[in-house]
Amino acid sequence: MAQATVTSHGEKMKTFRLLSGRAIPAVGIGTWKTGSEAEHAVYSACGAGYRHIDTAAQYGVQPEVGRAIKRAVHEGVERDSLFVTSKLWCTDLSPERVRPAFENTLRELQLDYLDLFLIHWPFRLKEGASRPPKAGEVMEFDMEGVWREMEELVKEKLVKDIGVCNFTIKKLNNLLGFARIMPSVCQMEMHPGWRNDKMLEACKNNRIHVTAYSPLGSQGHGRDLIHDPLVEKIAMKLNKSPGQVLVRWAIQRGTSTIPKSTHPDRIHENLHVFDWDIPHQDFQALCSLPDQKRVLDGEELFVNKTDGPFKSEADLWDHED
Ligand code: NDP
Ligand code: 1BO
Repeated sequence: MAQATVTSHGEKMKTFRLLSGRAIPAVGIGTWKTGSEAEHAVYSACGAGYRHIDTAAQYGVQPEVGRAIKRAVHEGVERDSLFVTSKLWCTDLSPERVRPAFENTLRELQLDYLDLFLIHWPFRLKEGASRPPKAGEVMEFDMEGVWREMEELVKEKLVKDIGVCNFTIKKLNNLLGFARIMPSVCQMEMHPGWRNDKMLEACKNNRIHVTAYSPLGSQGHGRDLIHDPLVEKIAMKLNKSPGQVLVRWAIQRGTSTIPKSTHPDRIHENLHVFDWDIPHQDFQALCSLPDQKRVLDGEELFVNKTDGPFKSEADLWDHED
């Protein structure tokens, strides 16, 4: 369900309602690979009107993100108006490591609560695991035990909502079988080059909100959707940029999305997607892009072709693609 709110800049910012009743702003700033520019990017984003920030312990930029938030709050942005997400990394995917990892995230971000805490990937890695992992470096994952600890954080009001990333329908059903607090959000790769329709449908059926990551195709190492002829053609027709068309496409599918940029002009551009829409026919054309393929298949991180436990990309995704 969507609703409209107004940011401090008078710009209309759509939000989506979570199962918990809280609102998640439709567009957030991504922080993966922002490196030394993270503080500037997040601070610029807050200035541009963003109120949703996506980060993770694994990105190594939480101290910079925390400083940016602190500066923005100091200059008048209310903490309560911000939606801050972080994620539990794979080496912390055991019940006894959830709380210390979470506390470290709060410390790095200089916050006293998080809005959303997600399981980053549903695979437990040994500390210092190689890429690709050696035998024994992908360990058994006690999903129920980890989720119970995350539920405790909600009960103690240290985090408002909890959720998952990079799940399959099989893993989601497993989680739903024992969850006492439902996952509010499932974050996954989604863009016209990887629609991930089946997971979107599964989440909708369970009223779990979806956040689309890598909405621009994760430029650089990913799929160059910014220069895709269809995206360019629609952008030209609508007098928008290709980036805006891709962000708008995600929102029109009912997902929030978290484009990453460290450039103030693009940060600004990616947020200006609320007072126009992609006409039905063009939207459908974007929903029909051929060569559907993930950019982030997880293979380098989690597949060991000889020793397993995951011997192929298909194993990671439970053979659902
Ligand atoms: P995106 O799809 O957001 O693409 C980012 C790239 O696009 C950067 O190279 C950026 O360059 C460029 N870019 C940004 N805006 C524009 C624009 N308007 N026009 C042209 N180019 C543009 O990729 P990400 O993979 O970073 O995904 C976004 C976020 O999603 C991540 O930062 C992270 O927060 C989250 N994520 C979560 C994952 C998970 O496992 N849960 C996995 C992957 C991502 P520049 O900075 O130079 O502008
Ligand atoms: C390996 C981390 C992917 C970005 O969330």
